[in-house]
Amino acid sequence: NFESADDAIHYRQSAFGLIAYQFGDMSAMLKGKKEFNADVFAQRAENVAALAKLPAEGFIAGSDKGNTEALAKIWENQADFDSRMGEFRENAAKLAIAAKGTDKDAIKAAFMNTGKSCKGCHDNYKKD
Ligand code: ASC
Repeated sequence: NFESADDAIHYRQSAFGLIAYQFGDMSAMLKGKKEFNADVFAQRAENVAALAKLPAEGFIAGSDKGNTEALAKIWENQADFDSRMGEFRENAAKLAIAAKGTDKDAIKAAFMNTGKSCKGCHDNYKKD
């Protein structure tokens, strides 16, 4: 368990940072900013699917104070927040499956859905 709110904040931010790096690289490949490498993309998607399981644990009660962009609304709308986190994990898992295949349109669609999960939560629960 976390020893302080700061520890919990650091934990979830670390996970989000790793997710953002994977996501940024996949985005660059899909946008043609770098060459699409199916193996690298699939590995990154796997990484996101695994990492997506981590941040929820770091949103402990009282951790809206400190070095965080998380809004107190999270803890006032816990069921919605948990459900969005769950959708994110599901979308990331689907992306990892799509990325093992060769259907680029399916990969793109799964990537967009996962990105919508990111954005949906940020729009509602992250400081601007
Ligand atoms: C990213 C990133 C986000 C999401 C979001 C998706 O690469 O850092 O927060 O994608 O922009 O809409």
